[in-house]
Amino acid sequence: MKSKDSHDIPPDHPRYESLKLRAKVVDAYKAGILADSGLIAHGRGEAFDYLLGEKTSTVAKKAIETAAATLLLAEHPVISVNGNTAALVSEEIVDLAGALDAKIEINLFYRTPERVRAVKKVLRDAGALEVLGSEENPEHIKGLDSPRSRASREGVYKADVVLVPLEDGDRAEALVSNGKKVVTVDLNPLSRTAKTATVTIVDNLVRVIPSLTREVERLRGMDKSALQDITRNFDNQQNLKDSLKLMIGSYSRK
Ligand code: PTJ
Repeated sequence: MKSKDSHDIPPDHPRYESLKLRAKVVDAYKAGILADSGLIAHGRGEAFDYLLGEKTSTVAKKAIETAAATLLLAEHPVISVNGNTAALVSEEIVDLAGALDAKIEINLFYRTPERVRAVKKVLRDAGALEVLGSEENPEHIKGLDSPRSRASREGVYKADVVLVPLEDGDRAEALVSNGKKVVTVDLNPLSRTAKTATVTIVDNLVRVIPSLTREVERLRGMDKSALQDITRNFDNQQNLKDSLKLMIGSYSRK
């Protein structure tokens, strides 16, 4: 049975947008794209998003600007895609990769050949011409157990900046200790990933990826030193504290 989708959730339902996303992840789980734990991760994200008022804060906007500058300064930017990302924003990821001339690479925490195939198909159907991450003999990122350590030679292995939405803390940590800059999107400002990444955007992936593409387009004409100024003036730990403050203050906000 197909779960409720945008056709049978009444558009005037107060939780319409949220229910539409739920239907999307449930369908993606049934199609073998999303891991069962991906549903739990989504639910956790929903709770944090509720505290943010389900909108992009000015604090997150600052992180998005910095993420765009960091990705524009990269020589080999790579976007790492897991099940939740493929389920929610595959077309938007393809647009962002196009704007940055970045590679797209699949990396799954709960990796099976079937899920890799399913995620690859979603990305191909969304317009990706090249999808890395299913090579027979990949390189490996030091400090991680297989299969999360997998890194495509032309992708994450070579990358200087990796966008890793909804990542597990271990991998973000290993990528950073292998000398890479990590940009992440995580609604939980207290997660290990959030604390470890170079730039953490505390906001919902579905709002972030289109905004990030727009920001990349806006900053594209800037010279290198102006982009470097943006990254230098950003303090990730402070940005996380500010996001947490917003969440804690949510009860007294209108
Ligand atoms: O597809 P796989 O096999 O790679 O598995 C992916 C999951 C997400 C299951 C795996 O990486 C995992 O277990 O992640 P965690 O440790 O549960 O972390 C997920 C984080 O993403 C949590 O901190 C959530 O709050 C956050 N999150 C969930 N949905 C969103 C989100 N952040 C931004 N946007 C969302 N839509």
